[in-house]
Amino acid sequence: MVLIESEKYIPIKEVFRLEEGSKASIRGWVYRYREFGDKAFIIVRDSSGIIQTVVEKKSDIIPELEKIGIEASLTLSGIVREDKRAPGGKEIRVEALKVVGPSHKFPITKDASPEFLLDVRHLWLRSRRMNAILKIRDTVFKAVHEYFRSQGYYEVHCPMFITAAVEGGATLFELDYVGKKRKVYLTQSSQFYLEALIFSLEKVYTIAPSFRAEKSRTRRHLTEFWHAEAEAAWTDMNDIIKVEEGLVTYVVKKALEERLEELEFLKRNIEMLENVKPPFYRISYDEAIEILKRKGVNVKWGEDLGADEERVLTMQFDKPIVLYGFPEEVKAFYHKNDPQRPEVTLAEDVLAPEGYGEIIGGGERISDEQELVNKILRFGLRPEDYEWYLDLRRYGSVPHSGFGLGMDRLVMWIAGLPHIVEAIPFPRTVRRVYP
Ligand code: NSS
Repeated sequence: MVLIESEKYIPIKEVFRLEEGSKASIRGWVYRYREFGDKAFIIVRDSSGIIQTVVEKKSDIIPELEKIGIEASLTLSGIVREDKRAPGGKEIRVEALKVVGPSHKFPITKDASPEFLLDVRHLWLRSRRMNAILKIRDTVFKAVHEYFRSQGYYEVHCPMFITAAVEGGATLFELDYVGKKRKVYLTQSSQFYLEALIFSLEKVYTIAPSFRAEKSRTRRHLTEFWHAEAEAAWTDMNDIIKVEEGLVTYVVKKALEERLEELEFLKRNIEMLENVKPPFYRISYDEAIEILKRKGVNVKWGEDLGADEERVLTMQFDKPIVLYGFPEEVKAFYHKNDPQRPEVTLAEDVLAPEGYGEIIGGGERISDEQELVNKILRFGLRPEDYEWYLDLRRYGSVPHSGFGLGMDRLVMWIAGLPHIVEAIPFPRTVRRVYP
């Protein structure tokens, strides 16, 4: 093995700041390789970027070149030269080169199908496309933490093993839990635990995986997704909508500030992101049904809106929409019904524009014990399964609201990706748990 003399090597991105004639040492992986006459052109990549390097095929370097294939790892040093034909306008004329890990017949070629790229996702993560997406994802996660903390929310952590459904039984993963004494499931949402925590901390948030046995194969469903959830005491639906707008706006602003290069590399329409400023459009469910009917969509009041309806709706607007006032039947049992109009709930979704659709689901919760018991029964559920949750209404209940934001959907929309599987390094879907 070569010595890992970290102080000697600089990130590739920094080479472009050096002057003509400077000496530079880099380390990375072979992105492209081609021989031309007595020269070899190696495009090298590292986490920061790519650069062209030129090697004279002299006798001492030839044995090293023989170990090189796409994705071989290497270290090299040489002189920086300006060259208009090289990507980024600079290249390195190599003086010394050492292959660290040889690579031959890298399985990913130009004509690889999307399905194959998922089979070799462990290798495809090295692509410039995934590198750009992962950097955007990093910024998105960081920004969500920053926003909540700036607003006085405490970060908390909730269990993944749970005993009662939050979002309905159809998408529960049941587990073979130790001893099998009782039914145990993977969590669909941390919401109920966050509701318990507000009685201590008032404003809480978490970013954690949620699991849903989604049978439908769509562009926006994973079976394991990252969920940013918040809950706040003493708030109603309108208060929590403001938090959602503030959060989405802040994250988009950060992505534009820190990741413009990556967004441009992905050919994202930047203007659409620059539009994201509060207030978002507020559209009632009733209005949405009218808009959809006018657009020729066959929907009736009382039906849930799926991806297709959301696509039609969000194509009409140039920034996110807050859709509120859903009929009782289409939203989970914990949502408070509107006292002025009991057939609808104080539930709301935030829909991303450009056809992306729902990224947030939230609203005001039922804070009265009897009202909650009645609704559990109306939904055909068993109050005894929600004992501890009902306790929260027995000891100093307060009005409160909260929401859940699908982080992978947020990344998908901000990066402008056609499918959610591109937004997460190792996607889990109904059909895929490998690699
Ligand atoms: O089902 S949600 O609409 N709402 C909840 O789970 C609430 N209990 C959250 C809360 O109030 N604390 O899901 C919230 C968001 C939804 O808007 C999507 O963006 C995302 O979670 N979500 C998903 N993303 C990817 N894949 C799947 N299957 C998925 N399901 C929901």
